[in-house]
Amino acid sequence: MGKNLIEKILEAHLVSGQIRQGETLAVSIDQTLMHDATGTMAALEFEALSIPRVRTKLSVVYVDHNTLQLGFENADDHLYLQSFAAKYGLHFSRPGNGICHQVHLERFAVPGQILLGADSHTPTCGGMGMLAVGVGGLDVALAMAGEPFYIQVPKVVAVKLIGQRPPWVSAKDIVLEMLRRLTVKGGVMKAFEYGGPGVKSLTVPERATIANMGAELGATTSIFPSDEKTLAFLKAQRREKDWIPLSPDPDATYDEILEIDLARLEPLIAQPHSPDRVCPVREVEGLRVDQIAIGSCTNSSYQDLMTVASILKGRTIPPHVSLVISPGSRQVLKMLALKGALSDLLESGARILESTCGPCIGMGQAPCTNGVSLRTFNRNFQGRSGTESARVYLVSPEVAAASALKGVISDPRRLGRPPSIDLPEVYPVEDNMVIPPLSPERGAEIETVRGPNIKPVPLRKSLPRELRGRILVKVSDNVTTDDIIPAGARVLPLRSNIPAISEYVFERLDPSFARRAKEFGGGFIVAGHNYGQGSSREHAALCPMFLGVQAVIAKSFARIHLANLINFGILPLIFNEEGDYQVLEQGDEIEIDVGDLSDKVTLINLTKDKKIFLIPLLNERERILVRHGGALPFVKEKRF
Ligand code: MIC
Ligand code: SF4
Repeated sequence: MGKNLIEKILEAHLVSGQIRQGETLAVSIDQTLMHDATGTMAALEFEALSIPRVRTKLSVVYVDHNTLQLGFENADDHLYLQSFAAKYGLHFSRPGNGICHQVHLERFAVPGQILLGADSHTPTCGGMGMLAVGVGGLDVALAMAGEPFYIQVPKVVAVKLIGQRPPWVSAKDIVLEMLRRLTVKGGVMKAFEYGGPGVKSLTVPERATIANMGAELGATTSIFPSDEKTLAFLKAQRREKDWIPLSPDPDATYDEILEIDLARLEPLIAQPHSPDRVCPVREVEGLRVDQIAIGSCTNSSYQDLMTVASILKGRTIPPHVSLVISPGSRQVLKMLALKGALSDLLESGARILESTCGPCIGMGQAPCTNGVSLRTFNRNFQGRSGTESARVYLVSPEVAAASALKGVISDPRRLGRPPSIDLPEVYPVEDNMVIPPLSPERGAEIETVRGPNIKPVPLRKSLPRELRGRILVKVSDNVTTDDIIPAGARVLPLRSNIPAISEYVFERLDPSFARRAKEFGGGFIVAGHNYGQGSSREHAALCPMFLGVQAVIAKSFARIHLANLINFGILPLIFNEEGDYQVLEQGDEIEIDVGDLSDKVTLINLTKDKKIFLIPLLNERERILVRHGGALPFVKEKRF
């Protein structure tokens, strides 16, 4: 029987298990990436394994998130990561070199390989035909240690792109259409494999935009074939030797098929405060905007920013608009400069930021009170911008540029003919801001440098048979990891210090959570559907674990967060009967007999004198992990 792309790559990396939907496989990992927001924990976890050097083909650590450096903490983290990379054999992408996913696509992604990244947007490299999966830091640490990665085989959905894209419809609109149709939970435990004649019309950076925002659908990954467009991109990056052709077999089968007629698309926009609140731009046209932010790992390629520059050329943005642009990489920025497009942007009034995540993660550029901010980014969760009252909309670079000119949300189709951007035959390749690994001998002599804010990873003790305590909080559907542990300029510098950052757990939804958790000596979290959607930050599990959370009882979980809970020894439980969500209230005293975790467990609500059943979301291996307090203590002792 013919194989699809996902099956082909999984098969080539299979360590154990059977490639059948829903089964858990062990696969070998070729490459890993992490960054300064997830990387310090991943690095500390790797160090705890006492392994002299990474065992992957390639591992990279990027400094791209925490670059504001309001105090010593971020700079200390950068130094630690640089010394870590030198000691253990990783590439180190220096601050300012670019956003991890953009740089990885340009310089390291290889079709047919598997990339594991400590960031939810790792699937960006699926635009290059790579099987790229976002995970928590500990999974990356384990992969760097040479452990296989355990992946639940997702449902593979063929997304057939047909028809011709009309002018002004961009790759972003294709993925916004996916979100409009499927919502933020529509991709959970699924992988999207793009195909059909429409694929040929998409460049690698455009494919990367689509693969990138598969994360917002909750998908395990998104992938494109590797074809002549992939070869052209790799050639232009002087990496043609990394190219292999890769496509599904003609008789490949899929679990689902979805078709998007590109000819029927129009410019789209995601409204506050969720990436799936999508409607046509024309429906919200005319709304006055205060800020336009262009950049992020979704839309900061040379092609994106040249498009913006061409639209803005020779015009000035209105006085009430703040336009900020963060190029995805130094390579992109340099090309804009060489082409004269940087001056077009500057002359239009744009403020040029570093090649980092910046405003996307609330690292500066928080909008004004009640501000309307139009962003080419991927997430518009409430408060993520740094301003609770701001209304953030997600759009394509074309819509952003058209709206920047008018000062109101604008459909770019009013601008007449769209600019036509030629991609360069050769990019100005220069890797002098990526420090390559040292030899093992020289690496062994290096000492890692830990500043005073870098604290050891806390560990959990083994799981008792009976859990008892209070429900510390009850939350509804689609709670994000940003809700569980916020990012932003204030909190991100504490990522290396779990005791300090734990004070911020649920800060937005329930500011007294941390205090109560400490007062009651831990307890439980009750949640609705898709709990923990969004970012991969393992702090959303690690910090509740530090505060004594023993189990999370939810209607359903997002994939990465579920894995993170298990990795840190927090028991993930779902309701046997969804309606039982009503039986549990914040403050209730409950008791759970977890038994051997292989079957339903009983919860007794002591406050209400009610009994319900819950299902542990664990396979056999995960049961062992949770019982031992998580993956780190377990793998350290090499028990399996
Ligand atoms: C994000 O976009 O939320 C982040 C910051 O890149 C995260 C990683 C993190 O929180 O450290 C992600 O997407 O995984
Ligand atoms: Fe950075 Fe934003 Fe991309 Fe996360 S989503 S990696 S914060 S640019």
